[in-house]
Amino acid sequence: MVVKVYGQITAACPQRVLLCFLEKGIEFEIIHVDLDTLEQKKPEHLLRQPFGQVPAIEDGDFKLFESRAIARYYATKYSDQGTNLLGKSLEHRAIVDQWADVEVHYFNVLAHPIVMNLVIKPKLGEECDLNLVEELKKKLEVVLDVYDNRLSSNRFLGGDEFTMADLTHMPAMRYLMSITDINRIVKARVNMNRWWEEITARPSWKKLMEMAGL
Ligand SMILES: N[C@@H](CCC(=O)N[C@@H](CS)C(=O)NCC(=O)O)C(=O)O
Repeated sequence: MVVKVYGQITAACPQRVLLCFLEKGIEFEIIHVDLDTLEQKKPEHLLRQPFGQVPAIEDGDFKLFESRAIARYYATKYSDQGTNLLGKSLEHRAIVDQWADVEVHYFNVLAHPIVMNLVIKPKLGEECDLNLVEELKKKLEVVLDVYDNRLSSNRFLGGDEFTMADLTHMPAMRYLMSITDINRIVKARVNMNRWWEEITARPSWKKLMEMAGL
């Protein structure tokens, strides 16, 4: 069954789901929800995603929202198909989960407001809080030091193989890398830079970027 993904392909959270589908070889159809015209706030979309955001999926009668929950569900459902994103033993899986949780609780809490203030708000003509951004950037540097250290002895965040721990960072990392200062901060960290170059060379990422016209 082809999975319907409601979202906008240029937005980070739908990209998390699509990247998972591309790694797993899962067929999908994108149903465009236009963020510029606030289609995500319309009653028909609120039935799919009650917080008025994207993505949401429909797979036959099965419906789900929250990009990380969707990606985890399909990585589990199709664990033997395509890239194993979950980890191969209980312990490996716990380490993958650990770094995937780090993305939510340490990385995204900084990356999201930085991207909102430096990329999204300027596009919408809204005012940005540059003092806040400076504070967030300092905190981000500390987090990236932890990543750089982890990646000094591990090829990927979850260990020797590319997993959900890496995948889940990629959409917001792309936005961060488009910000000159942050690009410099990442490039100054040799191991993080090596990791970013490697994961963005994956066919799934290249395909996603091509589909999104990015
Ligand atoms: N935790 C949610 C966050 C969803 C989210 O922030 N989606 C953004 C696009 S990346 C969105 O819909 N933005 C438009 C809005 O908030 O109105 C998820 O991971 O699915």
